[in-house]
Amino acid sequence: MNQAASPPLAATPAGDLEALAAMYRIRMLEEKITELRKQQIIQGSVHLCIGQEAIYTGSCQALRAGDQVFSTYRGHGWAHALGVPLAGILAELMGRSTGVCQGRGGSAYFSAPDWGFYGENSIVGAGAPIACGAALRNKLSRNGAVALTAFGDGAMNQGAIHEAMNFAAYQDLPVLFICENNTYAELTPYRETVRQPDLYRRAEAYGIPGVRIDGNDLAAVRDCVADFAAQARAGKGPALIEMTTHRLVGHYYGDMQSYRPKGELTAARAAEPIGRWRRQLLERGVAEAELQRVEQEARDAVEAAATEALDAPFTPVDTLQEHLYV
Ligand SMILES: Cc1ncc(C[n+]2csc(CCOP(=O)(O)OP(=O)(O)O)c2C)c(N)n1
Ligand SMILES: [Mg+2]
Repeated sequence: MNQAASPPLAATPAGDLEALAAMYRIRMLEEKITELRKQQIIQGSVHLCIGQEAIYTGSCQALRAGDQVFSTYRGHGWAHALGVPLAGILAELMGRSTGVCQGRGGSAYFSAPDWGFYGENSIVGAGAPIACGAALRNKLSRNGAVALTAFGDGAMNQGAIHEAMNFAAYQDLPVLFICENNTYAELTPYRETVRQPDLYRRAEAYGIPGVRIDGNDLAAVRDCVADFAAQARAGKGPALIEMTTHRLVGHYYGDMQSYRPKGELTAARAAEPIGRWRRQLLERGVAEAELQRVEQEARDAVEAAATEALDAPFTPVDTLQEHLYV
């Protein structure tokens, strides 16, 4: 691709506005999922990413078509930031035949490889070795693609993450390790489970770059992922990027959050990424009316997607055994 002749969308003013739109859509998608879960139209376990939207949007604006993303169970935001349609995600969570996996994956296990979304994974840390496999293929086939694997602060203490980082390091694999540090592993503050809380410094042990950035800062996320993705494409190997953020809701739907200290959520809400990016765009001269239009369009898109998903038929029970290895 000739980047000089055709700058990536992310680097244009239109890309900046689309970043706001995408973050709004992810936020409103999660709010819609909450509503549908409350009504039991969506059933089972649901993990929401409200408050962490800049990580997905900024990272995906820095990626290219052909790159691969591997997330955790908290993956709806990653999927939509890659372009997976809202209706396909909502239908998936409702068990409908128009879901991206015809409802077989549900909230925590769906994938959409046509958009580069190689899937959620509910085994903490398990996405990282799989991403290394994709990155090894990228390296051997010289396809120029980068694999990105996202996991939490808690996952940093899983053996699979360490094996993956070491393997990627000595093989110079084009893979980015993104630690979404939202300060909690389920109900436990991660700082209570480690002696050294600077998670990014673990990269040093593998001889790869490690940085910590503000994961609620859209531009910082986008620039950082773009830099390390370029290095990975150039054969310089992996990097660990610790992105600090807060989830503004429970670990899962129904989590009472009694473990949170008083005032924590108020402070976290003040630092949330959407209002922050909106204020930056306003300061840069984008009209308030334009920002309101973007917000309204996001709301309309989520409503239309929910209607479409609700109108779709359930996946027939007699197809349940399709796609199984026997
Ligand atoms: C191997 C494994 N151990 C334990 C669990 C149970 N579990 C589910 S989520 C979670 C916490 C993970 O926290 P973190 O990595 O910080 O991700 P976050 O949920 O904050 O995004 C745990 C321990 C699991 N799913 N897999
Ligand atoms: Mg966490």
